Amino acid sequence: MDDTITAISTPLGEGGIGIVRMSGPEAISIADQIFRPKAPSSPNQAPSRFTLSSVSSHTVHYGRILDPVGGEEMDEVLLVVMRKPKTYTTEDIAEIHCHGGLLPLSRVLDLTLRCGARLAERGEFTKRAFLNGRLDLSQAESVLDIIRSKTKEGLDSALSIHHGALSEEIRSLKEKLVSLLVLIEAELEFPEDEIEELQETELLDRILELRKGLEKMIEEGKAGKILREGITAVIVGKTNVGKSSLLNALLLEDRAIVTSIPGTTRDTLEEWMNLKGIPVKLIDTAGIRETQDIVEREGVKRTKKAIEMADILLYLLDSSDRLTPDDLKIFDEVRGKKFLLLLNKCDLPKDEKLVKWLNGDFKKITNHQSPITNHKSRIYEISATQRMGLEELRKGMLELVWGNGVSPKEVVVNRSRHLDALRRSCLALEKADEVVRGGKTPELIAFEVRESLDALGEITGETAPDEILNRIFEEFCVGK
Ligand SMILES: Nc1nc2c(ncn2[C@@H]2O[C@H](COP(=O)(O)OP(=O)(O)OP(=O)(O)O)[C@@H](O)[C@H]2O)c(=O)[nH]1
Ligand SMILES: [Mg+2]
Repeated sequence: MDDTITAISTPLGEGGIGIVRMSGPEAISIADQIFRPKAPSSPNQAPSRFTLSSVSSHTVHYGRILDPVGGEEMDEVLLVVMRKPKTYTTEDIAEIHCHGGLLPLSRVLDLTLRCGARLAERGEFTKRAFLNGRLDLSQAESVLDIIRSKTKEGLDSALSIHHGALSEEIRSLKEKLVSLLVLIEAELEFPEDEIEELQETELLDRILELRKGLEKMIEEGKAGKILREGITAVIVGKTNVGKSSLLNALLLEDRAIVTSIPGTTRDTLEEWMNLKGIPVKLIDTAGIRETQDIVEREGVKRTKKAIEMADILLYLLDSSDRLTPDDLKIFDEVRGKKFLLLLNKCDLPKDEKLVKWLNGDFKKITNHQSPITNHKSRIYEISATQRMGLEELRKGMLELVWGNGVSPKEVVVNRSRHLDALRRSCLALEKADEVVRGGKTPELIAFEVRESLDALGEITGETAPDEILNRIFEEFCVGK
């Protein structure tokens, strides 16, 4: 990269410090034009002939940023000089640590632009780290996951990808694919021969082993996506069953308004909670009922939308109240999806008719659950206001989303992009398997194995087309 980029790398707003970062061949000389070290302590001391170009790498310097034309002071700063190649981008980097306010930062940024730097594009610092070979694509993506991780477990997984855990797994798979290719290409030298039986078995064994490895990673990837992106859990039920009370109880704070008046919640309300390491977006909804009130009707519409988007549903009944047509109507919306049935207000005596329904119709229906839920609905007795049964409920939610999933630390595949590439790689091997069994020519086998290799290369970036790269780095903010 032959130009020098600059950007404010800290969030815009008030803070203790804010950083303007430059990277590229001119980074240090531009800093030199605008930086003056702290004035000598004694007036008799001669002004030092200090230049940043002569200081050692990875050193911090205290001074001021001055406009080279006119000498106006912009801010009092610390300036960090880092020379290539041991830097984030592998290029020369100068970081100016200013006071964290919009004005000092934007004025210093402006000066760097006037002195010849160019405003960085989104994610361009990390993109340079990738293009210069310091990070592969999966490691570059993980930078964003580290910044955005919502739970400790998500952060653990992102850090392990950043340190190269995914790259390592991909590298080892690729090595095996390459040696497979070598074996096939040896055959290509004698094209008139068909692959001998012994070799056919060996080829099939190797292909099978590789497919197993890929399939395991694909399984892990599903868990990884949940860890990174989280899931949406929507609380539904008729009015006054205690949905907002449950949201508050799970969040351990009085977030939603709770009253004894049915129809209190008018709009959906969402808040993140940490479910044993899984980020869960918890959505409280307006209770569903037939109503003439236009505001409430809009609320009910939004509830239905939230149900559609939900990964899991928490279906609430008031255990002290009789079952109503509203309850049954909502049950109809819920039953095809992953849901838990919660009997709230279990601190009060139970309504007998409700118990009958649970033991009768409900049991019948849920025992014939559709295969997508693949889950025997358990009934959770809770009291939102008395905070009873919540730990059991949390466990139930976890089971529903995570199953007997792997430990988060082992998860190194966490994006749809990775999953998609792994699936294509696996598919190519399935085809290779068919080709071998069909007794086809080695060229055709080699073609499929190469397809499989290319798909893996997309994960680490060697074979990722430009538009994929652009899409990935556009997700970043300017300055990262
Ligand atoms: N005894 C008892 N009362 C509860 C419990 N949970 C909620 N309540 C009460 O039930 C009433 C309704 O609670 P909300 O949480 O507002 O119910 P909601 O389902 O959000 O109601 P809408 O927003 O109107 O749909 C309030 O008076 C709560 O105090 C519980 O576990 N036990
Ligand atoms: Mg409510």
